[in-house]
Amino acid sequence: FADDGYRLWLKYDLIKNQQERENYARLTKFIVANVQGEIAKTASSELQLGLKGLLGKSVPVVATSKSTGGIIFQLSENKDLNEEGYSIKNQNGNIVINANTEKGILYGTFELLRSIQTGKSLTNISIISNPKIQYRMLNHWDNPLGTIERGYAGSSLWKWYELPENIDPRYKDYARANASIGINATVVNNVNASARFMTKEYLLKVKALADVFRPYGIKVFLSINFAAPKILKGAKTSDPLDPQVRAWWQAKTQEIYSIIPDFGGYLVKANSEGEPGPQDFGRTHADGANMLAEALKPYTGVVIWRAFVYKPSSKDDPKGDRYKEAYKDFKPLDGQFDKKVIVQVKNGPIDFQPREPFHPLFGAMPKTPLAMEFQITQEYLGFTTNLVYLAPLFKECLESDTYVKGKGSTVAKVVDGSLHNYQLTAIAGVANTGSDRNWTGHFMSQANWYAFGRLAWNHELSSEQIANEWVKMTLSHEVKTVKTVTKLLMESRENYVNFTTPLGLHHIMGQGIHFGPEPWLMKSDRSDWASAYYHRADTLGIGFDRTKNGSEALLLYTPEVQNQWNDPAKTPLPYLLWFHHVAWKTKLSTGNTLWDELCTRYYTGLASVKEMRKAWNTVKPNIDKEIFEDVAGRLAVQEREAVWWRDACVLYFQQYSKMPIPAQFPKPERS
Ligand code: GCW
Repeated sequence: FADDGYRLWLKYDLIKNQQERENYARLTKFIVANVQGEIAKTASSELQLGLKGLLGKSVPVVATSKSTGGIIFQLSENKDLNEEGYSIKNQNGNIVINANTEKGILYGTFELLRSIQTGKSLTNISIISNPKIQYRMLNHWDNPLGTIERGYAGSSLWKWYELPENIDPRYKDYARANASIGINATVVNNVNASARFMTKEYLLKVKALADVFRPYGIKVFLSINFAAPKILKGAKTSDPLDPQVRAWWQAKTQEIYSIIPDFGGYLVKANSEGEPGPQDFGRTHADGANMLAEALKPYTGVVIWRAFVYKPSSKDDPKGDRYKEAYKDFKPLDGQFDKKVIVQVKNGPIDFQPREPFHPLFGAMPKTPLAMEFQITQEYLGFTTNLVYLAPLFKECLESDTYVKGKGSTVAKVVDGSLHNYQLTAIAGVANTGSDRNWTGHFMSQANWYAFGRLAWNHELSSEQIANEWVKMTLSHEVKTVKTVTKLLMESRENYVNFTTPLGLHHIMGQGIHFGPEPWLMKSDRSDWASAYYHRADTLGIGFDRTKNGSEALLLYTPEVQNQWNDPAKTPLPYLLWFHHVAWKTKLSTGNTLWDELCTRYYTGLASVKEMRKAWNTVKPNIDKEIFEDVAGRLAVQEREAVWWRDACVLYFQQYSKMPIPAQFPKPERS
């Protein structure tokens, strides 16, 4: 069969160099796996599978080691390790994977395999690693009928009609992939949730998935519909303060735990984009979340309550700005949430744009654990026709400084709990997986799933290191290929920003499906998008004034952050139009006027896509034919889309600037 990308980064192809193989073989002669439990069992079988592929030999699992040169699983109390951490050391000629729990053993095993896959020597191996965040989760926006909201890689992996009797082998492959990058939780249904998932019929289906995921250390969560008590006719209302409603959730939760004893908990989208919620009854988000926390009290589960809310009310407010809404709703509730509640905040204040400033809630709720929500699926980043490596986007947000406790109070430190001493920590990625053979549609988007997991485990890894690992594990070890593809990945996000939303433009995509440019949709027919189309172009200039003279959204940040973005002359160009309405003729730090710079970005953005295609062509000899062709085809589409974006935006904004396109650039191809 052709290599269709199904095996992801778990390819385990035979290492071509015999010498290298022999070096590894000397330290992998046997496995001593005297650790009880099904997760530890997974670890030894994964290790056998991986070594069989990489080294072409069967490695036996033995009871005790009489000689050296083997791999030993060792459970012991190690205070340098947390619950899921591990160490890997060469001790007296054996490779010892040490952990406090069998989960740690599993993660250590995958790290050991990764070391071999990326060509590292085991002779002096010495690794100690602890995940910085407790819940490292995927959020699937998958619907009961098999469609995926904002999914572009086929239909849902979950075959609800066939469950629970029929177990698609792919469920296990999904679990393997996740465990290998440290993901330990998954929310299997859309946050725009059907109440159906609370019925016994569906809970049994979910249990079947949970049973497959458990040996890989993955817990299942469910998104709930807040109006479920009423929809399912268990109560007359869904008011969280109504005793009947509270009793319904308690009974339902008890039922869930009788079916899935290690159930992870609830994810809730409430009072957002038409979803029901506590505000329908005059209650707060805290009232709603605390009711669910009460129901979960006897169990290990937690409530993850999303902060993605905005309302039509901002429409008639001259300072109305969706940027501020989650902050306005949630900040006053800090301190009112139950200990079992985590509030999940998107990385930016609007909606997963190609570039956003960090969300102002990070740092603003010291008494409430805040989880990070990133989007892995490329809703606003070119679906599956654009090569965009997202680690730099994730890192840019995580490394942003909130200054709430002085310099160095990064978003990462909020999320990993170290800044405010959160007892619960979580990070979620909206999944990009689907039924496509290669899981993610665009082969290169596999790197985004991979990078999310790696960063969720350790946000200090660099984007480049992750890209480098991924290329070696999935594409090639050939030095030039690794270099070229890593560079391609590393530059891809900035290229995409340049030909779609340069200089801090945002939310100018097509309405509805969010594909392609539509900057002319100034006045949306969606009343809750009152200030939609935030470019605010007019004859004077372009950009959204969010300073005290404008919507005042900038005032939600600490003074240090305000200082970074307050003055248009000092605001870094990537963020400029997020915060300022800038005159077309203003001279920027590049020496260009704003108009010329805007044109330059759109033109060079397109040029960079042409460069990406050339770079990809140079690696052809070292890449599987099918994968090469597929990516090459998608890059050709990307070039067409870049022309579309450039021409649409340049021609549209030119109506306002009334300035010529700089002479060095050709005329737009479209009109
Ligand atoms: O960005 C918007 C998406 C919706 C999504 C919503 C959310 C699940 O366009 O499709 O709904 O965000 O995050 O709730």
